[in-house]
Amino acid sequence: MLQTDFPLSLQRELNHLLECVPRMHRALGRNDADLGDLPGWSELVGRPGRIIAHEGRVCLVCVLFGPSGAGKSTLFRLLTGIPVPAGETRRPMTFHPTAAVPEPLRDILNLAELFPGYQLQPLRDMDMLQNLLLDGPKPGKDLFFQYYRRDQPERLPGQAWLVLVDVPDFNTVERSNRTRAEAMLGRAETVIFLVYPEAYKDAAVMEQLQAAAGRAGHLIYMITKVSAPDADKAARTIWEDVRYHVRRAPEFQTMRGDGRRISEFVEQAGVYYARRDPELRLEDIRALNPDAPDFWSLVTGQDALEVYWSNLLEVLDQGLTTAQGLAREAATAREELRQHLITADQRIVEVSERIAGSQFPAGELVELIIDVVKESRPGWLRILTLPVARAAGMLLSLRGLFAKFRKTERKTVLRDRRELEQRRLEEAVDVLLSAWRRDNPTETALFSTGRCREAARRFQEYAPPPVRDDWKEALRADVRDWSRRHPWYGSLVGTLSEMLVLLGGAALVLDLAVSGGIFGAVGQLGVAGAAGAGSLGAGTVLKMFEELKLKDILEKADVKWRSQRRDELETHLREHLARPLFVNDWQQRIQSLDEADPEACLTGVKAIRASWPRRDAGARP
Ligand SMILES: Nc1nc2c(ncn2[C@@H]2O[C@H](COP(=O)(O)OP(=O)(O)OP(=O)(O)O)[C@@H](O)[C@H]2O)c(=O)[nH]1
Ligand SMILES: [Mg+2]
Repeated sequence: MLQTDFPLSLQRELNHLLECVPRMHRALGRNDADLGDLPGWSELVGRPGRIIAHEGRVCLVCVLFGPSGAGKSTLFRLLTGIPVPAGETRRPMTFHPTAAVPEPLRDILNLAELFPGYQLQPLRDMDMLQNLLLDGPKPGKDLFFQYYRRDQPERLPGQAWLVLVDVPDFNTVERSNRTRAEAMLGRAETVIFLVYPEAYKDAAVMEQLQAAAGRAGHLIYMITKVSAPDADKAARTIWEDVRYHVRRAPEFQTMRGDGRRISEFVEQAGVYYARRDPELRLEDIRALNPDAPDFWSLVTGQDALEVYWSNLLEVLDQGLTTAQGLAREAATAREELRQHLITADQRIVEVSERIAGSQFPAGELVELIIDVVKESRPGWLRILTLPVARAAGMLLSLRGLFAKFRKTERKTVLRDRRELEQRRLEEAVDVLLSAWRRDNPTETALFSTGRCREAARRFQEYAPPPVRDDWKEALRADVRDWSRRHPWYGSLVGTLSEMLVLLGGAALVLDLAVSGGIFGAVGQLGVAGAAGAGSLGAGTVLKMFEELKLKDILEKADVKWRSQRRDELETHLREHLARPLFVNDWQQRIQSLDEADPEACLTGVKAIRASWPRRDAGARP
């Protein structure tokens, strides 16, 4: 059995895909106008929308095509019971296309939508079909229709709703209607191409066959009026001859919309034949190939559905693969952008860390210590002194350090923080821009020289961010603890004040840069690092703090300062450099890729393929 409960869910998936693909396409920065170039896209847009289902059955359009006298109207009568004129009295017999529509679809089917370009006329009187004058000088514009009860008394009811259309032979009626007839062929799920022995090889008939095979979803080739008694043999001879012709004729070597060659498509047709007999019956229609399905089943039954779904899948397959490819591409692009954002931000963290670690606000730290000591050691403690010898020794070495610092290092290591940072940030922008350009060689437009220069210029308009006091606050408890553990050190407040003056007050910072620049390969960060790397200023200040037993506090302050200042500089660089230059753009792209939901698209394609109606192997012999 075929699973026929499917169309709704499948339709939903397909509709979702139809929304998803253009979104992904756009999110990948492509033009909507190029959607049509995606392999299989037009089929995906055009075909699923045409799936019409009612009461769990799909509606199949079957078109009868072929030369005058081949028996289209006779077969139409047989399959639908609508007594359209047919017979040998005159040729052509039928002048207007006629559609038979299952009665239950009366209020379901929009015939104007199903057959665009035609003027629909209810077929009230059979003579209407033979009257060429009815629709004036342009026969073929009218499409007559009548509803029919589809039950064939002696047959199982069909599994599909069969809309059958008898298309007159426009070669004999009016060639100018060819385009309309061909549109009808493209709309049909199945085309039954009827021929008879005397006419099958006429150039006009071959031309019709080529047109039919170029557009039909499925082709049935039916040879009528075959002479008895060797009808089987005669039909086989005709079919062999048709194949022979089709394989060689150049016009049959062109490709169909779905990428198949027309000649191959013809060769895959189901071939049926019927003996010449004025009284055509269904059982007289035989398959040339003994394994082929019964004609009735192939037109409206189980086999019709199987053929229909497998053909449709074949038509849509390329579109599905395209959608899948696009979804994978979108997911990869999004992942890459995310990764690039992380890498780009990592660069900001690195340079911020370097700037923060290349200076130390020693003055501010000393000021803090003085404040805390003053407030936490009541006045009477300040008169406490160290044992004389120790105090004298310590003061002596401190004096020596002060003198050294004053004489040799003061000028080279003390800087105004804002000025220093401003300069370092300028340098950092150059370093960042060239790193980003190097990291993202494909983003030439985004990182063009002009944009980079402009971004750098705008960035310099912003002053370095203010320094929050948090890093100092975190140290207060430690300083208080220090003064509790060494109460007599409180008496050194005067010395500390001297040190503060020496360091230029709170406004100046120690410039810890050693040779090679702060963005060079050697990255000795912080006071201890700089001292270790040979910065005399850093070394001397470190020693001063050591003398005062404040080394731990200095080191802790250094760490706190560096991480806080790094954060502040990071934010500054992110907000005023990275964001306007590329982060906004990338985030927007990521967002639209996200909204296009490539994962849902992939799941959708999988679901469509998995739930596609296919023959259940177990249910058939
Ligand atoms: N379909 C069909 N008709 C046959 C067969 N043998 C004889 N006929 C007769 O062939 C004639 C076919 O005529 P129509 O059905 O009017 O042919 P048509 O294809 O509709 O022709 P136009 O309307 O002129 O395009 C009828 O008289 C049939 O009875 C056969 O095997 N199959
Ligand atoms: Mg006819």
